[in-house]
Amino acid sequence: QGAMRGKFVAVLLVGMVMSEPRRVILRRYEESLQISGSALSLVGGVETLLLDEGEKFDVEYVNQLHENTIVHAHGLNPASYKTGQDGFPLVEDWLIPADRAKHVVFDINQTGTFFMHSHYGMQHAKGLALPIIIRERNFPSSLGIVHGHLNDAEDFILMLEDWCPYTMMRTSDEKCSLNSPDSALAQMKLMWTSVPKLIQASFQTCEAPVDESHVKYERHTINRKQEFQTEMSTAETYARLRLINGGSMTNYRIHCPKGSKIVQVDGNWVVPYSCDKLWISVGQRYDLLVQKSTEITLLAIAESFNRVPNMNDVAIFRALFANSTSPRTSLPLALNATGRADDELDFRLRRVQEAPMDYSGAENISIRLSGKHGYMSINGSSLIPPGPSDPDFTCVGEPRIFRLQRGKKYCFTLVNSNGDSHSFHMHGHDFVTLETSDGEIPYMHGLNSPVFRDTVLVPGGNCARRKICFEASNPGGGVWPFHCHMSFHLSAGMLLLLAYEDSVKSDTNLIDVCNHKSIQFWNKAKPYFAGGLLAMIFLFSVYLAFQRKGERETLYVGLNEGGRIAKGRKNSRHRKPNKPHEVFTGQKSNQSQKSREERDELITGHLPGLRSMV
Ligand SMILES: [Cu+2]
Repeated sequence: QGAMRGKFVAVLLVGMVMSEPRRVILRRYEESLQISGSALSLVGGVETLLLDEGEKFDVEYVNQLHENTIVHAHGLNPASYKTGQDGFPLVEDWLIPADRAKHVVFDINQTGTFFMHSHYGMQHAKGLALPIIIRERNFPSSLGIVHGHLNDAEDFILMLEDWCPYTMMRTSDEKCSLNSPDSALAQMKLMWTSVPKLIQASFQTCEAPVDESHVKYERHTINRKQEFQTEMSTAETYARLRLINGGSMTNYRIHCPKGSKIVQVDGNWVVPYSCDKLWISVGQRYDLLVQKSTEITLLAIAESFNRVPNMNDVAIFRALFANSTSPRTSLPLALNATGRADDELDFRLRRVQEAPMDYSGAENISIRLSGKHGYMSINGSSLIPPGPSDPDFTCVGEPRIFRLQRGKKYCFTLVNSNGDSHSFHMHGHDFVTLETSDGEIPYMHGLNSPVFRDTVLVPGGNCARRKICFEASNPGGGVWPFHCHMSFHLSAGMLLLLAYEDSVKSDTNLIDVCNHKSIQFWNKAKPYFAGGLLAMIFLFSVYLAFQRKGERETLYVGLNEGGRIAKGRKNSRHRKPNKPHEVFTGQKSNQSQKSREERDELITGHLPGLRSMV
């Protein structure tokens, strides 16, 4: 009986140890921000949050950044969001406060390659990112011969990043225009004084394509090194290379190892497809499978459109056997321009799992992407998420919130007026691309279905068009961001919130982002109502006095609902509090039946604040 009890205690202890959250430390390290901790695993020599299929996401974030933060698990679709599982700063209480810890738990029913990164201000651009791997227990049998190869494969991680030594002190230089992302963002916001003109100028144009080479990085890295070298074991015959574009602004041209096959994109199985070269845009992932040889080499070159890339634009990955004595592949001496990033490969890849796919009854929505001089918008309006320097949302124009009905299908036609390419990421959902500027993509059904992704490249220039479709099928409902994943474009307002109708009905605060400040203030003032009221009257009279003096403290110039210019720190003063946003609901369009001109009409029709101006 004693032995039995001993066994029971042992099982209980193991159970307690097993159920402990993985503790990760968010900290400043040398010239960057980092995620580290003993709960992490080394995969191919790279620190990773390694989970097994069916395991919960159960992480305790310890914030040693000395400022607030929040961490998003990119590509994971939690079925609950109510206490901030998605890691997006919609509600102030969801933040991980400075010098405190926060426990985040949710179920995962996905496998593959993901990463976590800060979703607060420019922290991701300073390096706050870490790979996540969810290992399969079984592989789909429909993968054919590759099924066996995956069982006999060693894992490697290749996280691509664009890197500047971040310090508060440095100013921008030729080599590295972004080594102080905060001041770069502040500079950008100063240009916002002419936003209304820019909306008019950029909203209905079709700019020529440009790349992001005006954003200069000191170097581009794989696993934080320009030349990353790791050891292969002789135990497995194959290598599974897990590519993550964890950079903040750069799309990469990948030169795949000889004989490699793409097996997953964004955590979704694809019919194995031979890879010679591929584009990976910001936030995307690709898993490649390749038979081990003396050396596995992969090159990544930063997108270079109008220029010849130099040695700082290239990063190399090498995997070698421990006793290898053969000469190693070195960085190439000369590089050709990569040309523009494109998404052609997406349309050749096919999903493995057979699932019915019919979006013929979907609601079609036009989404125009535009922007200039550091101002970025969706349908002419901007929503800037909070960060350490400004804990509130900043709103310019309307609309920014799109309401979803549970179980309904939606198709967003993204039209890029902008010369920049954008890498659009949807939280909480995966989607398919069904149409490009050239029309419908001739996918076949069944096994030849288009692949699901969570991040898609929208090429820059010439009003490139992509129609993406998804089902509002997140079992937890909720509010999910849809945004450009390029750090500066997001911070310049290229963000839309997708809100399930039934979730926001029960909690309107969730989407009242533009009145966030007043709600917070009211909640805090409630117990001291009388005092609070007096303070407000006092503040208002001070405000009036300042107004009379003609002093301005203008962060941006926005538009109010009448289309007139509204100046101020926030446009919440121009709106009634707690008024739910009614957005897009009155207008529907059917892309296949309407001409481009008609579509443009519909787009402007969505914008009550703009109609009188354009
Ligand atoms: Cu963008």
